[in-house]
Amino acid sequence: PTHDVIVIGLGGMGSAAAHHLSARGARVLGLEKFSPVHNRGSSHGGSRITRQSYFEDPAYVPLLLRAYELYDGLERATGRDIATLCGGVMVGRPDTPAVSGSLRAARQWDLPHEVLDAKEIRRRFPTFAPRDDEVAFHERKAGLLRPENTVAAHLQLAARQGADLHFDEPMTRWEPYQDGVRVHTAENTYTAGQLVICPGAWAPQLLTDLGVPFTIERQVMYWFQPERDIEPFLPERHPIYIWEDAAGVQVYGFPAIDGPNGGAKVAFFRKGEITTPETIDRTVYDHEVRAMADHLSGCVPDLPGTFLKAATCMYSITPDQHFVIARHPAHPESVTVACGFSGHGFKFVPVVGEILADLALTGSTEHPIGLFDPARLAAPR
Ligand code: PYC
Repeated sequence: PTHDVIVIGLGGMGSAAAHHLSARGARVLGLEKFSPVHNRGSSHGGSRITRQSYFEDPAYVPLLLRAYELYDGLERATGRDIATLCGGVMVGRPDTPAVSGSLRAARQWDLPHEVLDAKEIRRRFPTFAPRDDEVAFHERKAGLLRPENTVAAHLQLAARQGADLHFDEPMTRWEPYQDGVRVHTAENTYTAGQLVICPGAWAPQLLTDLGVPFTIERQVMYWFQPERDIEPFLPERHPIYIWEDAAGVQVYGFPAIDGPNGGAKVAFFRKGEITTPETIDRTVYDHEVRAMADHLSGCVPDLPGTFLKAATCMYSITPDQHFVIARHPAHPESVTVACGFSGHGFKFVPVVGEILADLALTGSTEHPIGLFDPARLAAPR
């Protein structure tokens, strides 16, 4: 074989896998359709949320604790600015899943937190205008990650450790070959004992035989310059937030991390229409900007001062919004998959890289990944 492991896709998850595999001495080939740190998939936009008291399921918490350690190591190894732990709040009525689920995870794992009533939210975070019946779950260890710096750091380390990283070279097809796999691109054919597929929004095309019904959604990120003073929006004073209203609409946002004139980023969680990587509409329309500004005027009223810019990205959603990370059930000896991150996966990038290296090199992992077994989603035969 030309390599020990071939990694398909060098976005968030694939770049982390290439790093962890090459750090363990594997001969790694990474194949990426686009250029390094591109903005065509799901790992761009300047910021992603990180937090520990995971409302989606407390089973994610041990993975988050390990991800925090790995992000710290990544910053130290590369000198890149990756994590800003400015604190975070989940806001809503006490029974909304973002609030009650965070509390459940914090209690189960004994994670430091506070619950603030509406008056206390207004006092501590004057940019927020909660309704009287809303509360905030507050976690000091929450914050933001810089996705482009994360991908660049993993690629930098993988290259330094001897990984062959080929950009603008998409895989065209692969097949089982001898005891491993054979992978084709327009230019070349490669062979390896193991294949790791990190397809992002290309999962429906690249993993047809997984049996998981992925939905690809178009998402829009918006940057606004606040109406009056930017100071209260700076990361020294402003937390990340996920705010769920009584109708179940979730908006999430960040402090102003790009200096006094760079604005602050916000997005709706899962308000996007179904799309594909080939057909996604990258134009952001005035009516979309107006809908976001209107929504913000009810909860972060100073933020929608001046609209600065917007960008699109894609979510790959599974039916239960939990990830898929496993040996491929149809090719359990030689193929590992990581996909369906459902819009909340970036914070797990380094630990997913570690898990993928475990699975590809030893066939198993000590990390708790039972929740991510694709068998739970596969259509009955
Ligand atoms: O964890 O990034 C996140 C997130 C955003 C909205 C819901 N979860």
